[in-house]
Amino acid sequence: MTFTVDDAPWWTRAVVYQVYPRSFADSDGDGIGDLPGIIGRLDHLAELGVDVVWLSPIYASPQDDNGYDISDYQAVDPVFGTLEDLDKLVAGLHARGMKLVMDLVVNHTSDEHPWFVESRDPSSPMRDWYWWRPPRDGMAAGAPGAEPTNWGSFFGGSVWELDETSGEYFLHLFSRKQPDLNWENRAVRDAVYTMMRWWLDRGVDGFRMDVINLISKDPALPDGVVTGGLLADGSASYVCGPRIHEFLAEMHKEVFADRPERLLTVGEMPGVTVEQARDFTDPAREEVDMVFQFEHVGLDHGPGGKFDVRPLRLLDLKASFGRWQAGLADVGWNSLYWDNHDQPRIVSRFGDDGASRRESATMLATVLHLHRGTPYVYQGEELGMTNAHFTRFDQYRDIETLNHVAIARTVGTGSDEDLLAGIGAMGRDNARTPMQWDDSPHAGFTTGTPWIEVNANYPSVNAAADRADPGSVFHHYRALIALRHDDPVVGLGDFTMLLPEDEHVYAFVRRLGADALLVLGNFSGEPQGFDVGDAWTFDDRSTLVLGNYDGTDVPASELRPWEARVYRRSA
Ligand code: TEU
Repeated sequence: MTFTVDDAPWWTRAVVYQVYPRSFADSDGDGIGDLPGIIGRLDHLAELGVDVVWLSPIYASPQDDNGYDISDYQAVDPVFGTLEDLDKLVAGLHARGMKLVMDLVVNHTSDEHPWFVESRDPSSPMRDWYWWRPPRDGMAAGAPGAEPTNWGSFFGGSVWELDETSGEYFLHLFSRKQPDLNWENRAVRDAVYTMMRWWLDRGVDGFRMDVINLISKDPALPDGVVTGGLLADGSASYVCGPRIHEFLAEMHKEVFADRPERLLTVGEMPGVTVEQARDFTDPAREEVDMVFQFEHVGLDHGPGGKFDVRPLRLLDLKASFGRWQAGLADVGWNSLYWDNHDQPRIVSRFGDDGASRRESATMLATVLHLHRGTPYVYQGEELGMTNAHFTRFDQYRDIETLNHVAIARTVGTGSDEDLLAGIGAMGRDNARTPMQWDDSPHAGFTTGTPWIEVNANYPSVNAAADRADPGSVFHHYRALIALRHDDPVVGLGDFTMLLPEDEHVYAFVRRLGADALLVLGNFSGEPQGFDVGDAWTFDDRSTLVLGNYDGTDVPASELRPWEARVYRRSA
C-alpha cells in the first residue's frame, strides 16, 4: 500500500512555500503587501527551489481576521489587487514550474458575505445556511447565560452572537465577524463546490483548507464540560464531527475526481489524531492528500493555554513526531511544518535567535525536512527570521492577541509584564511582521508605512544578505529542497527514530532499499556526544552529504552547538 518510486504522487518530492500576502511585498506604497508585489518576487522563490506556493486569503474581506473572513469568494480584495493580477501570478508561477494552492476558508464566511446578510432574515430560505438558535429555554435573549450553548470561541468569549432584530443567536467558532456555515445544508455544500470548481477552471492547482475538520457539527449542539473559567470546550461537537468524512469524500467527488491535473489538497485540522489523519489521507478513501496536525505546536503550551508558554522537552517532540511517522508510514501522508502565519518563529521558539541564529535555524530545518512527509516553508523562515520582540501592546495587530489581552484585563488575570511575555512568545504577529528583503528602509517591503512594524533586526537578517552568503540559512534551505528533489530516500524512505531518550540529540534513519540517510540534530547550545550504536556504520561508504558547520574536521562522536549533519550510504 505504501507509495513506491514508480507510483508515488508528485507531492512526495515537493516543498510548499506559504505566502502571507499582507506581509510579503507591497507594490503600491499603501503599507500592505499585494499580488503585484508577490509577482515581483517570484525569482526569490524560484531560486529557493520550491514547487508550490500556498497563498493565504486574497479574497474580498473586511479583514477582521486578515482575510480569513471572506465576503466574496470569487473576487480579489482591492487591497491585494485584481483577478487579473491573480491570473498573472498563476501564469508567472506556472512559467517557472511552480503551482499555486489557494486558501479555502469555508468553515465560516464574513458576516458581510451576502449569504450571511440574507440569512439574517428568519423567513429567508438562506436562514438555514448558518447556525441560528433561540436563547436557552426559558431565558430572554441577551440575558447572561442565555446563549444556546456554553462553548467558548477560539478567539475568546462565547461562540454565540445575538442578532437583536430576530432575537436569535448565530454560531461563530472564531470572531463574531466569522459566522459558521451550516454544512448540513446541501445547498451550502453545492455553493462551495461550485466556487472551488470555478477556481480550478481558472488555473489554480489545489487548496489549503482552513479548519476543514470543524465543518461537521453535531446538530444537537450539546453543552460542553466546563473545566476552568466560565466557558466550556465544545470541541467534542465539532472537531472531526459526525459527517466530516462524508463531506470530504463528497467534496472530492464533486470537485477533484474528474480532474487529471496534478492537484494538491491539504486540510488544516486542529485536534486531529494520528488515527483520524490516517483515514483522511488514505488515498483509497479519496478525501485529502495530507493534513496539518497540531500536536507538535502544542507541546510548549501550559495548562493556561497557548499564551501560558512552557519550555519544550525534546523527548516530547521526538515522541510526537515519532508517533506520526509510524502512524502514517504505510497508509496516508504527513505534512511537515514549524511555522505558518499562526505560529511564532521556530528559531525563536525551539532554537536560539541570538548568537546561534544561523546554526539553530538550519538545524531545525534539517531535522524537519528530512522526515517523511511534505515540508512547508513559511515566508521568512528560509532567512531565519525571528519573533518580533515587540515590547508594547500598541505594536500588536492580531485579533486573537488583542482579544486575549482585553479579556485578561477584564477578568484581571496576569500583570502587563506577564501578558507581554505570553504574547511576545506565542502571538501570531510574530510571524506576520513584513518579509525582510534587504537593508533599505522598511526592509524593502514597502515605500510607505507598513501595517505592522518591521522587525528591528532587518539590517542583518534579510534576503539580499542571505542570497549573497553561501553559508546562509537561505542556501541551507536551498540545499535541503534540492536533496528532496534529487534523492528518493528523502521522499520515500521509511523512518526509524534513534535515541528516543536523549534530551538533546535528535537522530533518525531513513531507508529505501539499499540506500539510507542518517540525520542528526543537536537541540542545544552545548556540544553533545552521541552514539547510535549498530544503527549506522561510519565506514567509507558513509559520506557526509549536508551539514551546517564549515570544514572537513568533523568530530566523530560529538555534535557542536546546534549542529545538524546528514550522512548517506548506499549498497
Ligand atoms: O487557524 C485555525 C486554528 O485553529 C488556529 O491556528 C488559530 O489560528 C489560533 O491560532 C488558535 O489559537 C485558521 C487560520 O490559519 C487562522 O489564521 C484563522 O484565524 C482561523 O483558522 C480562522 O479562519
